[in-house]
Amino acid sequence: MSLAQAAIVPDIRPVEELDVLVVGAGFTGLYQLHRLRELGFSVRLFEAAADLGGIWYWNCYPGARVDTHVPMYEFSLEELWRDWTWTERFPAWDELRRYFHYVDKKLDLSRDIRFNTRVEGAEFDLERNQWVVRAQDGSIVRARYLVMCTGFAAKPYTPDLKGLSLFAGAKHHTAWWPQEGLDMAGKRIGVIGTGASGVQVVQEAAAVASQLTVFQRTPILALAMQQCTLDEGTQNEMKRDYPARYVRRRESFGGFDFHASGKSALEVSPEERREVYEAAWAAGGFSFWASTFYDIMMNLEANRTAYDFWREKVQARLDDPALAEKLAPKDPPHPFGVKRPSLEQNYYDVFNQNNVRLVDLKETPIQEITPTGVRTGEDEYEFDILVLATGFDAVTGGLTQIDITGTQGVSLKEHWAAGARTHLGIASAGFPNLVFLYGPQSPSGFCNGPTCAELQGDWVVAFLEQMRERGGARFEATREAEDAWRTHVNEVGAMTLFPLADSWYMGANIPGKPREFLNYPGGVPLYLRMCEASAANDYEGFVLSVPGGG
Ligand code: NA7
Repeated sequence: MSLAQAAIVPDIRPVEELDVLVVGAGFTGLYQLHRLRELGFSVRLFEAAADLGGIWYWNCYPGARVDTHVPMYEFSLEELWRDWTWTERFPAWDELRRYFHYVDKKLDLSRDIRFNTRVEGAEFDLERNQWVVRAQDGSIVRARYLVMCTGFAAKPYTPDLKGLSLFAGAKHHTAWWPQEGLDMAGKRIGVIGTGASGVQVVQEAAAVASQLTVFQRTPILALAMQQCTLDEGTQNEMKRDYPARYVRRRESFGGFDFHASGKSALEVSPEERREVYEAAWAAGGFSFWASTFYDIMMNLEANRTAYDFWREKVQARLDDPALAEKLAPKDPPHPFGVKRPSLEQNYYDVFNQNNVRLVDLKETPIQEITPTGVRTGEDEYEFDILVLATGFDAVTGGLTQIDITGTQGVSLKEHWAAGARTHLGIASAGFPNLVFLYGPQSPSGFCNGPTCAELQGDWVVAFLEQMRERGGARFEATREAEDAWRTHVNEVGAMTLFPLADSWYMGANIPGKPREFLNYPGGVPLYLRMCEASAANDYEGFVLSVPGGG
């Protein structure tokens, strides 16, 4: 019996019927719940975790913090920012959780959220034009529209390392960190992975561990965060500009309040170039990545100027030249910025400490995990705690791990087996009345959570409102629209340097995953224009039909 049939057969439990089921209580899902509920839709939100926060619920390892600055990393609704004060420019996970609770209280969201409710499967009921959604606890709901807001990092990735299950000490992926915390003081700690999560956990562990060993496969090109504390007075001053800064997100490639100049890095004098780089470095955060010259991400020669500047900054902080060469090599491991750079505060400095060592996995790969530690080709290392900072099956993984079956009996996982297929990065053919936000072929990982939640989210809300006005219409992306969007994504992407790195942006961090642009590479402004053009053309790329009306 199919899931849809099972739900039709009289059950002991009444099946709740909704206009919209939202999945995921991070920025994106909460925004959908708030806006749709305001518009009078009957909405519920299902969340696998025990609390709000999405990524900030799961990523509670020491040092976990956001790499987008305040006030870009919060909702732009004045009723929310007016009374909220951050303590840091780049807030940590626990402050972000407090923010989510504040938002919850202000908008009264939790009354429509079911926590500890992991969605396991969904099947489209063609007769009633509804999604029949099954949660892990066996409960079933029916919803006219299914809005997936599972984020870009809902499926952690653990490499298949020989012997991993045998390790007898504490072993944690950064995204499955114990909610009650873990005392690292005086412990021998091994960290595998040097992406954003690895950098953050290394900074904290180095301060307290008796011995910290960092296993690096590819050096991260980390940028100066330039963290600072914020007080209420400063922030009240800053708030005068908030409305204007939020408007600027629409004109910024990454949805920030800044963007690159129209100049090439190669057309200016070395002195001017250096001035621009120094200013961006001092500004901190992603400024050095996204606010210098327009061709950094498109031209190798221009890119190299940014890499060389970055290397000089990093090398100056390291005492040991051999170590400096491993962390910031003369020849770039890949062009600058085509892997997510990550922000650091004292990442490079900790390698000058006696209790911190680096193992270069390119020279000595891991052979196996033993009950007591890690064995490489050359050495054996013993640990009390092993941290797997090994990333995520990003962007698509969170969606394809749910058994979503469309009208042709094909799952979303099967539909995307050879690569993501979407229209506008929002919907797929064969999956009517289903939208996903912050998902594949949308700005997603090239943007930031709150910005996308609102800018893409507003489009989706308007779309669903339209469908309701048309009598609860059914919508479905066409295959032609999927083909066209994929072609567009690839054409724009081919103009960039992103394909030159094995990054999660390209799906290349997961063995066997198709190598492709998982994020929309044309930037937020162009993306919004494409979405608006579809809407203006009666939602071009979608087939709309009214139940009973054909
Ligand atoms: P990332 O950025 O995907 O980093 C994962 C790290 O783990 C990276 O350094 C990988 O090396 C390393 N890795 C993965 N598999 C292995 C194996 N088998 N052996 C050794 N090292 C391995 O994940 P994060 O959680 O740090 O960050 C994800 C995003 O979250 C980040 O970009 C921000 O947007 C926030 P590699 O580079 O592949 O050689």
